[in-house]
Amino acid sequence: MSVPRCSLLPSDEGYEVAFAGRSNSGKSSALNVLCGQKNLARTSRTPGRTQHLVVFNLDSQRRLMDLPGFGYAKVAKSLRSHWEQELPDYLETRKSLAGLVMLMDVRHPLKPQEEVLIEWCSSCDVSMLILINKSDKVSRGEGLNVLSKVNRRISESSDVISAQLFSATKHQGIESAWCTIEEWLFSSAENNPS
Ligand SMILES: Nc1nc2c(ncn2[C@@H]2O[C@H](COP(=O)(O)OP(=O)(O)OP(=O)(O)O)[C@@H](O)[C@H]2O)c(=O)[nH]1
Ligand SMILES: [Mg+2]
Repeated sequence: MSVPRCSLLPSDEGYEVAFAGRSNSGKSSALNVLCGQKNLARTSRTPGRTQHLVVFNLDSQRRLMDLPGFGYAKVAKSLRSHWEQELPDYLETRKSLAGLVMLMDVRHPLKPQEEVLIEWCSSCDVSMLILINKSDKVSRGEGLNVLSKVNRRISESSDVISAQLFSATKHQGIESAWCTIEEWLFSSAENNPS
């Protein structure tokens, strides 16, 4: 299902994990590799490709969601401002949001909008997993440096945020990322039967 705004999402029940991040950070690619499918979510070299909220149902109670990217200047201003207004609302009000996966390009970590998202998640107490993506583009040492910088940053804010290196292209970090997502989708159900 693909919808242009939050009010058209499936009813706010069950458990949802959303993929957020700057345009071109690899949200759709990560969703595809995590689901073991090539073309589930549409990816593109052109930033700003995902303009709708795209919902993938795992079962009747659980879903993954590909959110529009933020921070890309060439996306029509009307669309940007619309989504940038809706995102905080979505984070604050969506009861079924079990966790947020934020994709971050290893070469451009902790940009202002990413800082804002970290702050939102910690203030709304929403669990967040930061996937430091495209780690195939840098050396292992550089990747680990970025990871420790991000870990230092998040340790100041929240204990519900964690980070790991990831590469959608080289299939790096998939198992541990999926472990976290699975825990959000399934153990929250055990702790909190609906
Ligand atoms: N080298 C490398 N390229 C990647 C990786 N992940 C994604 N890409 C590339 O980055 C580009 C953008 O990927 P998408 O998955 O479409 O990014 P997105 O965040 O969904 O982008 P929007 O929907 O426009 O916000 C594509 O050309 C991908 O092939 C990665 O781990 N390594
Ligand atoms: Mg996308």
